[in-house]
Amino acid sequence: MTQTARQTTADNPLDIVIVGAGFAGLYALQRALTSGRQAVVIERGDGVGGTWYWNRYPGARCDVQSMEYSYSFDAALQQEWSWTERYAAQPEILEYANHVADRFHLRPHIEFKRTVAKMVYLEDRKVWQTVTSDGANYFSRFCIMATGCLSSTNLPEFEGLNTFEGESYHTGQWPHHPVTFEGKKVGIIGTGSSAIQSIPIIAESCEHLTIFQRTPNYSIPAHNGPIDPDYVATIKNNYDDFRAQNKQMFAGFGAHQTRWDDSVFAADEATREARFETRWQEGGLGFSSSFNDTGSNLEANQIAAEFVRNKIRSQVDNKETAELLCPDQVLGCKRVCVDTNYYATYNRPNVSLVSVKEHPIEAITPKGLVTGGQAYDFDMLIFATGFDAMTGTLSKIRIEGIDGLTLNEKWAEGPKTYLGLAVTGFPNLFTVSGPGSPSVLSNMIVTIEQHINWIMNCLDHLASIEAGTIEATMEAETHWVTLGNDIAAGTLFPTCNSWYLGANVPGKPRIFMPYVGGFPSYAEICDQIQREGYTGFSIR
Ligand code: FAD
Ligand code: N01
Repeated sequence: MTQTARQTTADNPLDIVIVGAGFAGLYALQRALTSGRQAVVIERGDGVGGTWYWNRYPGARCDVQSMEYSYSFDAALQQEWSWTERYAAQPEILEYANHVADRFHLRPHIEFKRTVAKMVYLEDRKVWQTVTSDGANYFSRFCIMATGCLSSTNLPEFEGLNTFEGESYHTGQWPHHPVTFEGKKVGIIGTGSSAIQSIPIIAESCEHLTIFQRTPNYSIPAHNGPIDPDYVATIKNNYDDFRAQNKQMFAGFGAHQTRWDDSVFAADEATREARFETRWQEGGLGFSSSFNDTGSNLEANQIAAEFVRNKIRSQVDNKETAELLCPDQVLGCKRVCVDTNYYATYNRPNVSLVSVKEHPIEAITPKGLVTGGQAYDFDMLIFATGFDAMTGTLSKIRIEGIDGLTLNEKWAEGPKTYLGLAVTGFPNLFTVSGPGSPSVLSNMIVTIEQHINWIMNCLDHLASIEAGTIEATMEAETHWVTLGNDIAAGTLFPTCNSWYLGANVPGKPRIFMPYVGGFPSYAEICDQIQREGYTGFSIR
């Protein structure tokens, strides 16, 4: 296949070039091959798994439960695979991705260690030319960008960044060799999900861990542990129903949990506390749906937020540290974290918290870093500073559409898509989990499958009517962007500096990027557009 891919020409193109071998790229390839299409995946890493290939930091695991954070497209696969924990850890999820690649014979169709640098739409041929940084060329009629929403790390441009003489790592590009913390003074910058997962584990073996926190986050306990075999059997006996129920959930998961649809204001204080406590004991992201208005009403939100703050105060012995750890932004406005022993870790004698809110990190030095005029020395610095989310990875590829317009030029003031799937001016190119789709606000495997199914149905339709190209109309794209912005403006999401808004990357346009109307309504809109003959698309 490698040979075939390299030998393609504009006159003899492949059907599809897929960029990325994470869960999206693997499923796109499986669907392409089973429908008899010629396809190749180009992946810059030397293995499959995407997120789970790159994020090997200690403690990395999913926060959507394992029985839900897995593919549903193959009944035998979902019966034969066994998860060991309620929330699977990174090595197990990576093993699963590798199992899928082998089980469906995908590996021969993946070109590893190749980075796509440029993609050009050859308008006269109706073909995309994909060029890698090592000079390989691929020609295809369609392109599927399975490049991931959280696949470009964000490393702030601290003064003196490269002068540090000790070990330094970014959580999102963790090395493949073992990293030991024994006897080391470790500094970690950031308190998002990656930091919150890794801090308790690093603290167990290092000499001292100093955490530099700019904004505290809300974190709910995972209550992780071995998966209950009875629960697994119940789900596996009825997996299709379980998947179908999850697709009716706002974020595409959580169907196993008790649901309530009442307002926090309808409950007296004792009822509220009992409800929040129930959710806290269940653990995980379901806490955010304790009542129906904590995501939309600021006062309701702050009642839930205060419950979490009180939990933090009850777990952290040092009162000053506890207050520093208490967030004051809207609960859920930055992604809520799910942890194991995070707050209790601050009771260890070898752990200290430094707030850099008032005094930003001034510089990285050969020995450590400086903040508030004080120098801190370390053997190891860990950057848990997140990602240039949703658009960052696409922006690193020069994608030239009709009339040579690049995607970066088109998105200079923020991403514009139709359904998060297609971009006007870029025919036959699809963005999986793109900005304008539920993507990062959902169980991403559910939304990845929905996108790939939609794209493959679309390709079947084009083939059936012998059409060559499909492109979103400007009118449909504009309408979709406006709709997305309007829905987001009616929520509490845009009220803080989150990566959902691009606020974590200096100079990035501030647009709420994911579609916040929920997975079920989004999927229904996509289905309807398909049923009605691709409304909002121009097919030629
Ligand atoms: P990715 O897994 O990011 O794969 C994209 C691939 O494209 C990568 O392998 C990358 O190397 C490759 N690529 C990118 N650019 C190029 C290029 N130019 N050339 C060649 N290759 C390229 N989501 C959930 O729903 N639940 C969770 O519990 C959850 N946990 C997460 C935990 C962590 C630590 C992180 C970082 C994210 C988590 N996510 C979670 C989100 C996660 O990203 C998705 O669930 C999912 O794995 C994304 O799959 P993907 O295939 O779309 O993208
Ligand atoms: O990144 P983040 P992440 N000086 O952006 C801080 C998924 N995920 O890798 O908030 C000082 O959340 C920054 O501070 P602030 C999940 O979707 C899931 O942790 O900008 N600090 C913040 O504290 C998640 O949301 C899991 O003020 C600086 C931190 O760095 C997404 O990936 C696990 C700074 C970055 O936090 C990203 O999570 C891991 C600076 N100059 C990831 N710049 C699960 O549990 C940044 N920070 C499933």
